[in-house]
Amino acid sequence: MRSALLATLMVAAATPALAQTASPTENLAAPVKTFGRVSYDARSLMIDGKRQVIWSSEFHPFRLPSPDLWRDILQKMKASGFNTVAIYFDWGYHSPKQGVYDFTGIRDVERVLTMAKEEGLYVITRAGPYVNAELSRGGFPGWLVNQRGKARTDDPAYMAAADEWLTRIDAIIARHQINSGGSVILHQIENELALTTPAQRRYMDHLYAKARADGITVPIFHNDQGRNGDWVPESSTVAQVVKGPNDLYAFDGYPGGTCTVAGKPTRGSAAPDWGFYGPGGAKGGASASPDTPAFLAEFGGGWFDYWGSNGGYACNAIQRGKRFQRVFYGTNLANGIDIHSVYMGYGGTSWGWLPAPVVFTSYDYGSAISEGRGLRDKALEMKQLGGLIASVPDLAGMIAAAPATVSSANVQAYHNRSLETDARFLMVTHKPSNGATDDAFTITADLPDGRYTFPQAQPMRLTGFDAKWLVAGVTLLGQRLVYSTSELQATLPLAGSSLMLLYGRAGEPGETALRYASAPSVHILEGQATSRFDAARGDLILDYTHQGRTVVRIEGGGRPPLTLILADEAEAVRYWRQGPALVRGPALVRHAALTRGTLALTGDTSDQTPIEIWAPAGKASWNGKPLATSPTAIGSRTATLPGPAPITLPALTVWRTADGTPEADPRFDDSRWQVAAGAPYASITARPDGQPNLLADAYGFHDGDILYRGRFSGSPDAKQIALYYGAGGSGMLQVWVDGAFVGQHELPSGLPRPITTGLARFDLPAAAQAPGEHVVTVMLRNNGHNWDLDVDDFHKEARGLISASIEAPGGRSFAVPIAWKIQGRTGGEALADPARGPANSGGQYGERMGWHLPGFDDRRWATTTLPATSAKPGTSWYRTSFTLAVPKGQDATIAVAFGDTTTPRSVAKYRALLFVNGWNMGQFIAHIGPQRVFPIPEGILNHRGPNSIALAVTSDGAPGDALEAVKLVTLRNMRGGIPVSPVAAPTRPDQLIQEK
Ligand code: IPT
Repeated sequence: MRSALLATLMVAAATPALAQTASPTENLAAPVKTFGRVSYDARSLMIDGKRQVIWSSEFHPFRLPSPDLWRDILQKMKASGFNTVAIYFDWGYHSPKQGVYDFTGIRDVERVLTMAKEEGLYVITRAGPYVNAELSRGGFPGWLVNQRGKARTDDPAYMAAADEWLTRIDAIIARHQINSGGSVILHQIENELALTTPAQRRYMDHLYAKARADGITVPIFHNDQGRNGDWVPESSTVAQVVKGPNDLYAFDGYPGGTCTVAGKPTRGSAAPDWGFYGPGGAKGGASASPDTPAFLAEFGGGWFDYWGSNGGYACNAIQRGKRFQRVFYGTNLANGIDIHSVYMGYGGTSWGWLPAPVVFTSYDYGSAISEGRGLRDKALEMKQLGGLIASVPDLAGMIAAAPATVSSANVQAYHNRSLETDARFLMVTHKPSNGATDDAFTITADLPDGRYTFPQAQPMRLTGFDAKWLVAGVTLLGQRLVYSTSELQATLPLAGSSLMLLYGRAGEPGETALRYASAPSVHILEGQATSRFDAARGDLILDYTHQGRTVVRIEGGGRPPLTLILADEAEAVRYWRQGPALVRGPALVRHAALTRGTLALTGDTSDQTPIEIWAPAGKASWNGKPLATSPTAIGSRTATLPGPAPITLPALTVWRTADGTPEADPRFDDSRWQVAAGAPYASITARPDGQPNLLADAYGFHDGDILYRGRFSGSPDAKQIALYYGAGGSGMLQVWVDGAFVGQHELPSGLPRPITTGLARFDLPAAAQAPGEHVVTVMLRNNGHNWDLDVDDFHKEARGLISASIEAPGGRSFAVPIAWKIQGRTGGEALADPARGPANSGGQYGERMGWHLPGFDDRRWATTTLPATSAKPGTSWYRTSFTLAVPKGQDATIAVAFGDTTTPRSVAKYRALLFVNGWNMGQFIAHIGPQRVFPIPEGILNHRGPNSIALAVTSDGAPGDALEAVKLVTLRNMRGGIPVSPVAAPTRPDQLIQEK
C-alpha cells in the first residue's frame, strides 16, 4: 500500500476527481478573512491588505548543522526570487527524552526565524508534531516509540506528548509571527494526515486549539497528501471533502516523472491543472475549499534518493530543473495557485542518524541550491521567474480571462487577468505541456489595450519542453507594457531612466509593444532592434533577436525615459535585482543597500568577473571594499571583481587505527550493561512467545548502533543461531560466539519501501556445543526508524533484536535460553553530548569512549596508510588530522570522498561512519552506495585551522573488504560568502557526560 501511495503521488494523472464546478473562475463572493496583518479571500493571500503571490521554497535548518550558514541559504533563496521560506521543525531533533527539550546551538531555531525576517523572507512554519520529511520516525522523538498509544490520533498519552513539543515550538514561532514583529505568515499543523476518522478529527481539533492557545495568530493549515480534499475548512460547500478546523486548505504533489534507474531523465507527464483550468473546475484549493486561496504547501522541486541507487540527485536536478520549473510552476501559477512552496529549496544533509530508512545521508534532493550550497542552473532560472512575480504585483489573485487563441495546435496559452488592474498573465506552453516539438505561432487575445494578434513581425517560437511566462496590459515604472513576447525578469525605478530587463531564448525573435501618447524617440545603445510607431493605437513596437544583449533607450512620447535591456537567457541570468540596484556579473549578489551615497554590495564571485551596476548612487563597494567604477554610455557603471584564489587541500596520508569491537571478546566486562528483559513492549512488530523484550528502544537506545551480549549453555544440539531483527534500510548485524566471528547479515536496500526487518541464521562454531557458558555478541546497525506516513505506527516497527534462538540441526527450534544484555549510546536518552544532540551518536565502543572526538589522544594507536590492505571482522577505527587554510574572504564547500568517485559502488564490502571534528556527518556503505562524497559544512569543518576525521569502519573481514582511499575534495570555491563561526561542542572524551 505504501509503495502504491508513493507511486500515486508521483504521477499527475492519479488526481482524484473532485466535484465539478461550472465556472473556471474564483468564488468572488468569498468573504475576506483577517488574521491580524494576514488576510485572504478566495483569490489570494494578502499582507497588510495587499495581494501577494507567496513564492516559497523549503529549508530544513536541522539538515545544516552550522547555524551561521542558515543565513547563506536564506540569502540564496531570496536572491533566487523567493519571497518566502517554508520550514519544517523536527520534534525528535530537540527532544532526546520525554520532558527534555533543547533549543540551543544547532537547534536554536529562533535564529533561523530572526534571520528570515532580516533577509526579507516571509516564513511558513510547519511544526509537526509529525512531518515525515524522510526523517527517522518522520520527526517523532525516539522516546515516542515506547508509547503504546497510537500516534497521530486523539489518544490522550500521544496528545499529551505532542503538547510538550507544541508548547515549546509554538512559543518560539508565536514570537516571530508577522503579527508580533516577525515574518511568519502561515502555520501548518500536522502533515498528510490521510486517515480521516472521527478520532482524527478530534486530534486535528486539538492541534488547532493548541496552536491558538499557544499564541499562533496567523492562518493555520494542514498539508493534504495530494489534492484529495482532506481537512478543508469548515466553510467548504463541497460535499466530498473531509472537514477540519483549519483556516486554509493546502495540498502537495510531486508530478513530472522520475529519473530512470540508470539515472537518466524521462519525458515525464504533462503539468497537471490543479486549479481553475483543471477537471475539478474551480482552483485547486477552491475545488475542495471554494472560499480559500489555492495553496500548494509542497510542490516537488526534486526528489529523494535511496540506498543502492545509481545516484539520482544529479538527474533529479534536471528532471525537475530548468524548463520543468517554467512549465510546472507556471501551470500552477496560471491555475491560480498563488501560495506555492517548492520542496526542497535547499535539501541539505541528513547527517548522523537523521535519515529515515528510505534515504541515505545526502538529502541534496536535486534542489535549486545543491547540498554543497551551490546555485544550480535551475536556481538562476528561478531568479528569472521570481523576478517576474516581484516585478508585477498584479499577478496575485488573478482569475481566468477570455481564452486566448494560439495559431499552432501544438501550443496553448493560459490567459489570466487581474480583477484589480486588468493586467494579464499569459503562460505559453506546449499542448500537452510535456510536448517537445519546435513550433512557431502567434497569439490572438483581447488584451486591456485592444485586440491583438502578436507578435506582429516574426512569429514566436516554443522550442522543446518549455514555457514562457508573459505579461500584457501592465503598467510598470510609469510605462504601459501592451505585450511582450520576451519574459520580464526585473524592473528598476531610476531618476534618469528606469530599467526593464526582458529576455528570451537565444536566437529567437522577440517583440515588445509599449503604449505612448505620441511617437517617442528610440535610441539603440547596444545590439540591434527595429522599431515602428503604430500611430493609430499609439504603440511603439520593437522587434529584435534575443542574442547577447540589446539596449534601447526610449524618450519622450509623454512618458518618463526608459531603458530596455533585451537579453538572451545566458545574458539575463547574470543580472541580480537587489535593493535599489540592478547588478550584472557576479555569481551571486546577496545584498545591495544605499548608505551615505554609496551602494554597498555583497556577493560571491567564482572567477575574476566584470561587474556592471545600475543604481541611484555613483559610488559602490563590494564586500566592504570600495569599487573603482567607470561610467558607461548606457547609464551603468562598471568595474572588475576579483575571483577566489585556489584552495590547496592536504592529502590524508597518515592515519592511526585501533580495533573497535572489544565486546566480541568473551572476557569483555559488560557488568554495567542493562539486562535486556522485562521492559514493556510497545512495538507493532509481533514476536514469538516466550522471548524477552530485546528491542533497543525499550532500553532507551533509539538511534545508531546497538551491542548485545548473550550467555547460553553449550549443548550438542546447539548447531545454529537464528536472529530476527529490525535495522532499517540497509541495516545489518554482525555476530561473534566466544570471540570468534560467525558472520554478518545485511538488510536489502531499495525504494519505495525498503525491507527493514529480517531473519539472519548462522551456523554456530563447534565450540558452542561444548558444555559450559558461551557468549554471543551481536553488533546491530540501526539505519533509522520508519516514518508514520499512513498513521499505522510504522515508526514503532522493531529496531534491534526481535527474537533469538539457538537451533538444533535443520533449524529445529530448541529451548536454550539466552540471557541478554544490551548497550547503546552512552546515557541512552540522557545524552552524553547534548551539544551535538540525539542524532550524533550510537553505541559503538569507540563512540562511547569518545574516539570520534578531535581531542581524543590516539598516540598509542598504530599508524597506517590508506587504502587499507586488509580488514578485521567487526569495526575498526581510523583517525587522521589535518589543517585547512582556505583564504580569508572565501567560501568553499569541502567534502570527504571515499574510493573511486566515478562509480556508485565498490567491489569492497564495508561501511564507515564518518566523524568530522566529532560530528557524525554520515554513513558510507561501499558496496551499496551511491553516496561517496560527503560535503561538510564550514563551522563543522574548520576552514582555517586544525581538523580531525574519525572513521568507524565495519567489515566482514574478508580479503578485500577493507577501507579504500579517503581524500578531501573541494566542491565549490567562491570569493565572498558570509562569516561562519565554529559550532561549539565537546572536543575531548572527558567533556562527555558520563553515565551515573
Ligand atoms: C511528502 C511529505 O509531506 C514530506 O515530508 C516529504 O516526505 C515529501 O513529500 C517527500 O520528500 S511525502 C509524500 C510524497 C509521500
